Amino acid sequence: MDEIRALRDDFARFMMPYKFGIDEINTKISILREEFSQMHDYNPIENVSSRLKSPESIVEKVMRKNCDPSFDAIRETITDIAGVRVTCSFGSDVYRVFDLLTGQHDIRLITAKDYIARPKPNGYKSLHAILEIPVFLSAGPVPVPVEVQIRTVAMDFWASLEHKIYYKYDRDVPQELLDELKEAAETASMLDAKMERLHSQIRRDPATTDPHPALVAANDTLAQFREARERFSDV
Ligand code: 0O2
Repeated sequence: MDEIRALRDDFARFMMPYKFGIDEINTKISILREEFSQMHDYNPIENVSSRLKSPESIVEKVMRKNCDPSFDAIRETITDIAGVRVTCSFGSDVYRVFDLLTGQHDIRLITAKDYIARPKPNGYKSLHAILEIPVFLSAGPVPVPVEVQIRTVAMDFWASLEHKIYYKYDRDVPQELLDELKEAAETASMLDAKMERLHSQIRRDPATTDPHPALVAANDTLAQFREARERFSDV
């Protein structure tokens, strides 16, 4: 019993810096978000969520990666224990948020994977970065890796639906559904491209006082998209 309690305490101690790493990144993102809203009257960030990897998911990854089951080896190998997901309205904002975060001097970019420039074969799109951030504990600073996933609302909508379908079918998704998902990913990409075009058109024409027709069209498209997202929310 004492051994189990000791193991539980060791695990809680192991996880603690990751939680603080998430807190640090979340603070940076809310500062950017607030500053943008105040100074530029525009907010590139739609939503931010974060999670600590579950013990089951850590164990699954340790086995899949053939990693030694020691805390030191896990710390070295599994870099997505702390995860933050940022959704942006527009594709250009994804890269802007990435640049603003990685440009901060206390953040070290460990790796970046651009699944927007090179989507996964199933259609998955997102920009992933492992960022290392120092967390100041009583014993001194500890560098903590945090996986930050940045994507548009449309990419995020697609990814969460795909994730649900994947688990609903226990990873054995019928080909027909996979084809439909691929098609939906292409539709989402087209929507992103259209929204981006409308967005830059509006920004090139800031003198209008009436709502610009492009803005009205963009808002309608966004409203339809949000409605579709609501409809799929219980799938
Ligand atoms: P969770 O619950 O989000 O933690 P890995 O596949 O993890 O061995 P790597 O290099 O760590 O390899 O992963 P990568 O490619 O950077 O992506 C890992 C995370 O991205 C996943 O985390 C998902 O959150 C997301 N992701 C990657 N590919 C897909 C995809 O095809 N569909 C969806 N919906 N999400 C994807 P986890 O650990 O799987 O899960």
